Amino acid sequence: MARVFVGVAAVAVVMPIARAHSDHALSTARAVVKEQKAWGIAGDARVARRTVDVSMRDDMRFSPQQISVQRGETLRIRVRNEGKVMHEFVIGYPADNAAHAALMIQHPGMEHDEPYMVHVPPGKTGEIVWHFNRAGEFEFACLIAGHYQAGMTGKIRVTDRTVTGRPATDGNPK
Ligand SMILES: [Cu+2]
Repeated sequence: MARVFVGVAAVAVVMPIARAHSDHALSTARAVVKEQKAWGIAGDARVARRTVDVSMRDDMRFSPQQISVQRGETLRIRVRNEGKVMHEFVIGYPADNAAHAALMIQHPGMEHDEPYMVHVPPGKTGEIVWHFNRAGEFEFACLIAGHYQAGMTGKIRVTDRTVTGRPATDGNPK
């Protein structure tokens, strides 16, 4: 099952690039693209009804270490860096985060920026607005060189609404 999901994620990464190279001008390819990932899609802050506060510390721990979400929710995730070094909050599959973290060891200065990640300097607060429209078990992690390896990770569990009876609508333009 996990393998199937990883395959879908890989396709989602490749497709926008293929489009950009065919029928789109370079300028439009640079526009903000809400790209569907296996763990959701960039959210609209206006429809975020819940804010989750997460703190990051130099002991390489997040607090809380688990976030529970109902599929269809848009969360405002407010991430505060309580440490003295840079930290970041990146959502993904554990395998993707692990691969990315390994790359960060090789290239510590490597810049990366996606709507599902935020880099937060010491003492500052960053924010992600993310629409969780796929159920599953995901991970949030700090990919700064050495931090992931030191255990700076947490879990995001996205479940379908089965108790309330409200259907879990996707609510996203395709
Ligand atoms: Cu960190």
